[in-house]
Order: sequence, then C-alpha cells, then structure tokens
Amino acid sequence: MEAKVTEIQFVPKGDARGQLIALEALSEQVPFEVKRVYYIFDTTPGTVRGNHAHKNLKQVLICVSGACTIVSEMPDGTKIENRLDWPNRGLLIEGLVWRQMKDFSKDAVLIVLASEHYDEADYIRDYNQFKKECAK
Ligand code: T46
Repeated sequence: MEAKVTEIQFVPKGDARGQLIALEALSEQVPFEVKRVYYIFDTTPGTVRGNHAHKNLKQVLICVSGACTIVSEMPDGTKIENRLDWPNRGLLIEGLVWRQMKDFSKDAVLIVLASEHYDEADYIRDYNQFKKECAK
C-alpha cells in the first residue's frame, strides 16, 4: 500500500437548525470498510500522542470538537503538518506513515475511523524499525 496523507473536506448538510455531516464507508471520503471507531479526548496539556506507524491500516481522523495537529512523516522523510480544527475536515492516512498528534486544545475530541480491528502486531512503535521498513 502506498503511503499517503490526504486532507478531506466533508460537505455539511446545513440548514436553519445547524450542521450535520454524514460519513459512509466505501465512499470517496472513507474509502474502506470501517471496522473500528475510537476517540481521544481529555488530553493532558502539552501531550504528544502517536509516535508510531502502521503496517496495514487505513484511518480517517476527524477533530469533531476543538483542534489538534497531526504530524506525518512519509517514508522519504518528508514531514507534513495538518491542523484539524473544524468538524468538516478529515485526514486520511494510508500505508507506512509515522504519525504524531500534538497541540490538542482543551476541548479536543479526535475521532478515528479505522479499516481494521485493533491489532498491536500492526504497530511499528520503534522509530529505527520504521526507518528500516522505509528503506526496504
Ligand atoms: C493511531 C493514532 C491516531 C486499544 O485497546 N484499542 C484501540 O482500538 C486503540 C486505538 C488503542 N487501544 C489501547 C492500546 C493502548 O494500551 O489503548 C491504549 C492507548 O493506545 P495508543 O498509545 O496507541 O494511542 P495513541 O493515541 O498514541 O494512538 C492512537 C492509535 O493507537 C493509533 O492507531 O493511529 O491514535
């Protein structure tokens, strides 16, 4: 799977009552079957999460409240920063990407849609191992 980070815009179904965003599996916005949903909230100020890559996982990250920054390191060493600060924006991460989540606002709720069930064996948590995998 090619390593890729793509920012996705969702189209809200807004009317006089407010906004609604609907996401469907196997769509342009979520191009995989969703097997798991998790969310990160109540983060400690200044904390940095992540610091790992995945071997075989696709995910869409959405900050549905507040804001946080996702730093993605690609296999060629390029770093990309995406500030997620509005519920109509998501980040699709596919393939071998080292990711960090940081600069969480106090009210941040980061929801993640994942293509696979939780499997610790899919994680690369050692940065040197990540670089070795990238060199292959
Ligand atoms: C990712 C980023 C964006 C589970 O038991 N089930 C789960 O589905 C997940 C995601 C985690 N866990 C356990 C594993 C650890 O004992 O929850 C604990 C915290 O997980 P972790 O330290 O991996 O959390 P983050 O915030 O560093 O990373 C998470 C995801 O794990 C990861 O896949 O891409 O969010």
